[in-house]
Amino acid sequence: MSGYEINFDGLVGPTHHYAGLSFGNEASTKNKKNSANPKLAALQGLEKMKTLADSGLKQAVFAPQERPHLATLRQLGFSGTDEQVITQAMKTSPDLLSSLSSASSMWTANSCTVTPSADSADGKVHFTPANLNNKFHRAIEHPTTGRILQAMFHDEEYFSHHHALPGVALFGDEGAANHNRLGGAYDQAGVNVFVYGQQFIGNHLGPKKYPARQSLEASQAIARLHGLNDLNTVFLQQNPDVIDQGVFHNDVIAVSNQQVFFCHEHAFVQTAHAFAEIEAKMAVLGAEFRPIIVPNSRVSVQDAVSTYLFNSQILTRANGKMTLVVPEESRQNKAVWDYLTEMTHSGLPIDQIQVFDLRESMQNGGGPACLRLRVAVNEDELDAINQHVFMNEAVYEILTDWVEKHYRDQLSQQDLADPALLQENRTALDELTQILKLGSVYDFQRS
Ligand code: SUG
Repeated sequence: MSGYEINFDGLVGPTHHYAGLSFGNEASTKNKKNSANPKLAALQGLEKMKTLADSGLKQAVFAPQERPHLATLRQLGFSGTDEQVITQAMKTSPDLLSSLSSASSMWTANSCTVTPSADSADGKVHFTPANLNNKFHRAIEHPTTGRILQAMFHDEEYFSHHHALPGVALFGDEGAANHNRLGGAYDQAGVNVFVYGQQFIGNHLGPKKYPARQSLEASQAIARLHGLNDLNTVFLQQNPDVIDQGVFHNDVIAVSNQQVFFCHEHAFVQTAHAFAEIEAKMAVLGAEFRPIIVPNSRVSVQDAVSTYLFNSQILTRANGKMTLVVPEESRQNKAVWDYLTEMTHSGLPIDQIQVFDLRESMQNGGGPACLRLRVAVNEDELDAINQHVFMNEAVYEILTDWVEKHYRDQLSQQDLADPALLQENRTALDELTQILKLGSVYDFQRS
């Protein structure tokens, strides 16, 4: 097999807390105002990165963002010293301060959409930061996300960076969480499957209770920007009924790797038709399509949402076989675990399950797949990436010490007003940019 898939995992930021900010994401709503442990959250994430790097996979670290975000608080009319801005914001609206303090950039599956050079007209890897327009606390991520992406993929010979799409519902974009790429080797041409929640022009079928966060119009714009074409794209609608049951991103109900598409029976609208299109387009590229569709009679949508079975990572091992990385919650559910155990003994490409405890992130609706951004590259592109972001034994030790030194082991909404927290975070992020050699990517470093 040629080419590589690199997983860029979001390092959980020091202000990780539970604020109930994401209507439609039931874990977020359920855990609102529970006390969080940012230190444990970051260590759980690092443990996953380290374990996967140790098993020979390419693993990298995606830096967190500066929170609370003083620039947005000032934009909203809070003024004075940084401390006064935070105190005023807390007095005016603790929920607003929570929004601007969320560590939500950890879920890097929503950071951007990335398509590999093998699929684009100009032969470059393309990145579009997601506007995350549906949620205020996430809509402020994309400018810094864009800068961090540029600091990691800086060589213009190989990498092309776009601006986020216009920040309105018509172009609501949630990034790679709604994009699956199917094919063979990672550096060979593949089929890009864009999954959308609703087509907004013409007011088409959509969910009734919860929002459709990804629009068809956004997915089409990204395909155009990235130089894809009709032969290597498929647009597939998410089933509105499952959005209303808490499937707020497609990666809560489907995941792909190479030729495998692992999904729930109720994930999509007109599945048979869309899968026939994927199969036909893959056949042109000489790749086989291997869907694994989990019947509702084995795993209900409710169980899929509560266990995050499909928010898993399918990783190809050196022998070509695949490992499914699931959260501990999947092991705790009998129906899900029975299904997985059976699947690994069925002669399918996935023959191994690996379980991680990611409870701190899970309680905000972020599982193993939410925490990572996949980037498929060839050998030259791999060499052109900022090498300091790759996970290895030494980087793991340094980042673990960094977390131990700077993170609190308890954080609730009330703690956000503590002016010391802002200083702690800035000191930590300053150090981190030096460890990962990112340059001045944060607003406080640039002002
Ligand atoms: O956007 N949760 C995130 C979870 C993102 C999961 N990502 C993927 N499925 N790829 C969201 O809903 C909750 C924050 C809070 O409530 O404190 C939050 O933003």
